[in-house]
Amino acid sequence: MRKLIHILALPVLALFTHCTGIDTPAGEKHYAIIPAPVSLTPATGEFIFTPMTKITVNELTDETRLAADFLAGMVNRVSEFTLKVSEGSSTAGGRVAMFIDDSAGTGAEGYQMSVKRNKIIIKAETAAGLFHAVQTIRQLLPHGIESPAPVENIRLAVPACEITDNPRFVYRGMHLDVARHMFPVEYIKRYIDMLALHKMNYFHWHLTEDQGWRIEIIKYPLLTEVGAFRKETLIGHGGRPPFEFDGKPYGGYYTQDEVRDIVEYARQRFITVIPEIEMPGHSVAALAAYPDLSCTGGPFEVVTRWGVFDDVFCAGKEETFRFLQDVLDEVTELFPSQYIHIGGDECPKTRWKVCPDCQQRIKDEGLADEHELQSYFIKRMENYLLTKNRRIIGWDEILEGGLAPQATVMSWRGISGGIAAAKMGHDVIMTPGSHLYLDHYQTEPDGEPLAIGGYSPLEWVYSYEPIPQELTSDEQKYILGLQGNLWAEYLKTPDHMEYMAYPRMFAIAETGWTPSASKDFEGFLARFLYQQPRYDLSGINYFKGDYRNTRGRTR
Ligand code: TNX
Repeated sequence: MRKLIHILALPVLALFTHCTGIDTPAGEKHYAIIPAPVSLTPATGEFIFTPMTKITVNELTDETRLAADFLAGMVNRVSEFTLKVSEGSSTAGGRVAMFIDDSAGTGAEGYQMSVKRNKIIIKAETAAGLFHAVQTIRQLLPHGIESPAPVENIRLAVPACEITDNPRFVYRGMHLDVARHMFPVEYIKRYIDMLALHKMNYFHWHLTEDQGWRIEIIKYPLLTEVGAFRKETLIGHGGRPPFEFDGKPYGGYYTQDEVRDIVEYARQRFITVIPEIEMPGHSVAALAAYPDLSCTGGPFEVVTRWGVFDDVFCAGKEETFRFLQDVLDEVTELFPSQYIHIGGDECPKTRWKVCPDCQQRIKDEGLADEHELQSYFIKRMENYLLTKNRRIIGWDEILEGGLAPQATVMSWRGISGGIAAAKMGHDVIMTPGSHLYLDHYQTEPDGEPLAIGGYSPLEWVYSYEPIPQELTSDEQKYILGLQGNLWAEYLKTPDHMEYMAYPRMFAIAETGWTPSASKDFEGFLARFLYQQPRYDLSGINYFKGDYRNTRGRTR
């Protein structure tokens, strides 16, 4: 027996949003869509799903079916209807009619939607566009649509309107570090579902670190047997000694079956999962398993505190490259993503400076110094991945010593790396620590669980503008978009991870999608507050405090 959940009538909310229309008293219309659509014109009446509603697509393919099935699935789940998807081009009443239309003018991910009393018509050039339209319908339906089980007497009404919508940026991403602390598959899927609900399209999965290697690699079993476990973890903030540890072993990893499951879950939501395998730095967990890949030969232990560590992959030994290529062979089998992230950040040159193999390599390759050696390392890995038709992303340190020819740069140490890369004609994803690091506090620290530091309230995150003024209009086109990063040194539980992620993730989603001229924090906040019962029903934990920049942060 499936359990019936009763949703209490919501208190009347009379909020007025600035950019997407209006929230009038409950029971009437609301258009609290995040991210705000490019254009929305309210109309009178509403479309109501019934057991007779048809859901059709003019071209039913594996991809368009994903969009249509998502709609049928969520309606059926809460209503106990049994709506089915079929192929068809009729625009008669009583249906949600979806059309793939090459001339819709909606772009690669946009859609047009007309909601009338008797039908909903959606047009898009791609299945992704149809899927985004379905997410809009989801947000226009009552909050109860998020319920995991049938809701008694749910009235599945969509307020009438005309929408034209498409994203500002092609890259709208969120990162998650599962290496410092890891989170169960169920939570990763919920994270992906929150990305989908807010029309984001990339999930950057940070899988390897000094403190843990979290992805099963069949050829090198010690990576997970040894590298996935540390003997204990630092207590408190890891600024400087003396360090105190909890004495409790910690670890785990995602099996290749779990990875495939997550990649498929994301694919069904039009989200690409980009794996990150860190090199040459942040690699002590791998070196603990295979110490021969280091400069000194070890031995090493998986690291138990936070920071940047001197032991890194040896850039002199051929063995290192063979190993990393083998790892990437398995990684590229698991992840169809065009982009593979190979890290490249925070790699101290201490060991390389005194390592005979590294010094020999510098001589043989005619390199000027250890920075050029790092560049050699990254370029060599780029070349390998290019033979597999994949492209690399690296953190902005990959600019040092010469940028790999086709690399995309993630600008995290502010925006200067992004500016430099764009000026060199390289694609850039903006992820500046100043605004988009969600491991920072979101209100006054005394009221919050321990975090790394900083102060990035929702209003501040929302205020971020990804296009630097320093770029000419030609150079601006290299800014592919933006990404929020969620580092997990201090995120010991899934609950805390979600508390840091939401609702700041939603602000980043809006910056990535909505035209900057339509952005407005008060409107966004009103829409978020209206939608809170939806988030409550979806089961996520999220920050519920002061969302404003009360400290008046300006830079
Ligand atoms: C810097 S951002 C790092 C991470 C840390 C993070 C903490 C980047 C490329 N490296 O290793 O977790 O700061 O905010």
